[in-house]
Parts: sequence; C-alpha cells; structure tokens
Amino acid sequence: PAELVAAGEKEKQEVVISGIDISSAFHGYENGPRQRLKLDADNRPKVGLWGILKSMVGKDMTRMTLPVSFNEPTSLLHRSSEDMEYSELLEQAAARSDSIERLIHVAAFAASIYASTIGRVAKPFNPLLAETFEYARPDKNYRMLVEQVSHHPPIGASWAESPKWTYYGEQNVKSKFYGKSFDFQQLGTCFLRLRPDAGGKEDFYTWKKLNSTVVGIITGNPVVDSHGPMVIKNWTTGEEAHLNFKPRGWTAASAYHVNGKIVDANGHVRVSLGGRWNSRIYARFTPGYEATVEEPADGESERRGSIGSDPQNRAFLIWQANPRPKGIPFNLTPFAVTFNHIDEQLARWLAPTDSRRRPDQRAMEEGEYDFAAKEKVRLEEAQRARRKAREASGDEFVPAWFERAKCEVTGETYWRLNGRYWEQRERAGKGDEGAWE
Ligand code: CLR
Repeated sequence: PAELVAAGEKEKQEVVISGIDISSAFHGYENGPRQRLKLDADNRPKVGLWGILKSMVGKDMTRMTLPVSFNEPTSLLHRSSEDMEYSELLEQAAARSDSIERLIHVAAFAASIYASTIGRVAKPFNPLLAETFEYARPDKNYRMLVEQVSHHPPIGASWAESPKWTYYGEQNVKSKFYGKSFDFQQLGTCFLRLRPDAGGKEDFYTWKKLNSTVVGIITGNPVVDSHGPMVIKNWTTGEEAHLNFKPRGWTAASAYHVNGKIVDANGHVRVSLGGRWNSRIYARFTPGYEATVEEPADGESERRGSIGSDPQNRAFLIWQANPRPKGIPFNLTPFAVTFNHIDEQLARWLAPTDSRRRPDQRAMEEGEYDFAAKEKVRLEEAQRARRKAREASGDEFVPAWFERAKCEVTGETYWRLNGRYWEQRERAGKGDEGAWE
C-alpha cells in the first residue's frame, strides 16, 4: 500500500504519492469525541513534590514508585498522541503552493505541541509493553496508531496519517531527577511527509523535539519548561526553519518566548517568526533579514492569508492555542479529554490491547484513586510475569504493528507501520472473532 513506500525511495519521491484511503478507520467513531470527563474537578490530595522526591535524586521517572496522586489519567502513549491537537496546521500547510509558506505552518505545528504541557506537572501512566492506542477523527480526516514497542527503555512508536500527510516517529524520553530540576530528554526524531494540494513532489521534513525541564520543585511551584533550539528541515527543498525557545527566566515576562526564521536552500532569510508557545505564533515576510516579530496591535491580530503578498510585510497570525475551558479536571486539554472515551459503538472495533481498556487509567479519570493504584500494581505484576515467561522460553518480544526500517534520506532508523493494524481491525469489527489473535 501507498503508506508503506519506504522513506526516500528516491525515484518514487519524485512523484506525489496519492492520498491514502483511511475511511475504514472511522468505523466506531460515529458518536463523535466526548467533551467532558465524569468528574468536573479532580480532588487529588495536594502533595508537595519535594517531600517525596528528595530521596530519589539521580533516578529516572520510569523507575520511581510514586503515589497515584502524582499521576494524571493519561499515559505516555496519549502524551505523544497530543501532538495532533493542531493537525489543522498540516492541512493549511498542504493547501499552500509555496514551499516557504508550507514550512511556516509545519514549524508552527512543531511548536504547537508545547501548549498542552502548561499546568500539567503530573506523571502519565507507563504504557505496558504491546499496549496500543488508536485514535481517528472523521471530522479532521486522520487516523493514528501508537504502540509501546519497548519497555526498558520505554519507547512508543507512533504513526498518524491523512490523505495529505503522514506524521510518524517515536516517543523515547530519557528522564533524570537532579533535585533542583527534573529533566526529560527527547531521543526520537519526528518525520513528516506532506502531499501539497497543488501536486508536485512530496515534502519530507524532519526535526527533533525539545527537551523539557520541570523547575520549581523545591519551592512548591513546579512548572514544565521546554526550551532550546529546534531545526525543522525540508529535505525535498533544502529549506529550514530555525526556532529558539527561550528558557524560562526569573521573570514571568520572559516565559514562553519563541522566535526564529525560515531560510531558503542558500541560507538566505525569507521569513521571521515570533510569539509565545502558550498563546500565539506569528510570521512576517522579511526577505534577506531577520526581524523581531511582535504581537500586532489590536484588530490586526487576526490577519491571515498569504504572507508574501502583504505590501507592508506585517505580522500574520499562524497559530493560536485552544482555550482551556473550566470544568475539565487534571488540567487536561479539551483534546486530551477525547482520548480515553469508549462506548459500545467503539468497543466493538478496538484492539484488546487498546489503552481505553486499562482499568487503572479508567479508575483514575473517574476519581477512584485507591482502585486505580491497586489495578496499576496488578497490571504491572502481570507484565513482569509475562516478561519472565518470555525470558524462560528464550522468546524475544516483537511489536505487532511496527517494524524497524532505515530512512534512506536521513540514515536514521525508525519504526514503520507494518500495515496490518487497520486491516485486522476491520475484520474484527465485522465479526471475525479470531482477527486479533
Ligand atoms: C513534552 C512534549 C513532547 C512529549 C512529552 C514527553 C514526556 C512528557 C513531556 C512531553 C512533558 C512533561 C512530562 C513528560 C513526562 C513526565 C513529565 C509530562 C509531553 C511530567 C511533568 C513529570 C512530572 C513529575 C512527577 C514526579 C510528578 O512532545
């Protein structure tokens, strides 16, 4: 199938790969995404992080046993799926005929994922090995699959696709608690293939995610800060977006700042970018020079369109964060709230390994913390028993839906979707009882 065309089979890259038909994935999602959880507010006991963490300096997060009140009802599979919150940016990118304009939107997409981290200093659940999370949005026209492909180190492989784009990569985070700060280092690469509406070659972009730091643990006011440089490269055109996320300083004024530029294949600046990753990001056409991009004066902030066509080269709004409505517990975003939804309609189609079937995460989101803790222990013990049995029989764990592949363009290895998941799901949902075995 088209989605399996290996990255960088260079001849094939010359032609546009036709849109992938993803519509069968929408079976089960007819009732639409949910908007609320059962709870309106979480009543997790308020705990000082430092009191518990101070004995764990030097450890990584996956090896820490913490009370469930430190958790939120998501897992790391969910946290990587949250990348899709602003998938519209990819549609907008594909709609542009100019590759520099496409790159502006792709850069905004790469930056947009950090808005979801605000107010969420809580531990996501560790996915079980072979756990999956599928998610499809008929209204936004994409489907996604994430699978936990390794337990130590924990790695989740993910693959999201629409007729216009394919976004894939791995969630491979190395963490270490230093006392003053808790560091999260992203080891994976993000890959994006974009099929412009106008036809022509497919764009192939890669970038690395930012590292995150939790600061303010000792003072009792912990926040997640993601900072550093990010380079988004379009390998098809040679153009690059350079973003710089400023580390949170002492004053609130410097928090969330991001700026950057888009350079063409010759290294000449074409566009300047600026804004805040918690609210809005703007772009200005600046041929040959880099300029600061300020939030435009009132009334102009909604300007959208084709940035190169503005005679005054003013700033255009590229991205805006979604509001966080009241009445959602755990500070989740409205997008994350939709993830753990299950109803009879959807249950028929879901794999037995789907995250939505985990009783501990379900209990957590419903405020049953003691039950959540008990179930979490039970599931993790069962996982240890499975590992021992595997070791005893000399079997190696093989992921069900992803396989290792080498990217011919960047030379990196990555996890490629093997194409079986959505087919098997279709058979299972249509009544073939052995389909998931
Ligand atoms: C950042 C955006 C990336 C994916 C990603 C991976 C790991 C996440 C990180 C994001 C945000 C911060 C995070 C981290 C894992 C644990 C850490 C959620 C989403 C929290 C804040 C650690 C809490 C510490 C406990 C001991 C309370 O695309």
